[in-house]
Amino acid sequence: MTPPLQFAQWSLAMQTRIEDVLTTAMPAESEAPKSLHQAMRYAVLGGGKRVRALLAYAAGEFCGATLEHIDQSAAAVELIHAFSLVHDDMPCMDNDDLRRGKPSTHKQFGDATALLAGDALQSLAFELIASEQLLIPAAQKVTILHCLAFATGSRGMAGGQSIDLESTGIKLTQPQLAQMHALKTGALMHAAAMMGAYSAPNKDIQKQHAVDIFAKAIGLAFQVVDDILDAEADTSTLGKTAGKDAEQDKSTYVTLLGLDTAKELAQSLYQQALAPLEAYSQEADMLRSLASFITQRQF
Ligand code: GRG
Repeated sequence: MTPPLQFAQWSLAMQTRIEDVLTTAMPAESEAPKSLHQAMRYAVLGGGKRVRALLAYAAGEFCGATLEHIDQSAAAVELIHAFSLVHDDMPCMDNDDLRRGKPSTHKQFGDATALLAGDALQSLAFELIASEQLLIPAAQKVTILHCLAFATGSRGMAGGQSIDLESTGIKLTQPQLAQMHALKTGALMHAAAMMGAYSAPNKDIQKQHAVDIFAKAIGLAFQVVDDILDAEADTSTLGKTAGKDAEQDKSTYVTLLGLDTAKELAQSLYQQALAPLEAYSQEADMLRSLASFITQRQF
């Protein structure tokens, strides 16, 4: 399905914007230690759909924040995401040589530098939000920092990855699979949207609640679609190795439910994401279109 033109223009503008914010935020390749800074920029720039940044911008604007209020949060969540991909690709984790259509960071720079680059990207994410450049009240910054830290840690993404590692070769039930993905993928997606929402100058509890429900559903939908694409798409389209889940004997929505039911589940989660936005008209259009993009994506 072709997304509406307005969304296509908006998402392109936001993807260009986040690329600029990230390019400026990261140390230059010429700054010592050069190999570390080169690896950080390699891992972050010039690739990726930037779905998490789009979530931050769409939810933030919906709640009344300006783009300038959202920039640092959108960049921070993309830095954490890039960090997780660098570590995830390493031999001790998922062991993948290809990411975003190019050699994984550890293949390009070696394991030790990749490990450090991931660590430094994580620190930079928090530094950006705490920085004086972000002109929002300190109390809002603390809320945003807490949200990102929680989503990244052992009760969020790192915890989800741990469950994933422990459950390789084990058949999970659907609730167990949902719990693993809610942490591994969903927590950061949810945080992205909430950080955008928390960036608004005036707190609108109802809108924040709508974003909360929306983001939980769409975070899980993203992962269901990821499982479908891993089974159906090819490596060159995905820019990462296709068919890894089956190769590594992982429980996925496709192995658990079959392709057709997994597709129905993605559609049902899409509808669940839209439900809390029903009370809102045009102001929620980008969130609705983003939900459609996430569930219809081909890579
Ligand atoms: C984060 C504390 C901490 C440790 C690392 C390695 C790890 C723990 C977590 C890995 C989490 C992970 C890799 C989840 C997969 C999420 C996922 C579906 C990635 C693909 O996201 P896309 O399609 O990628 O948005 P692009 O390239 O478009 O940005």
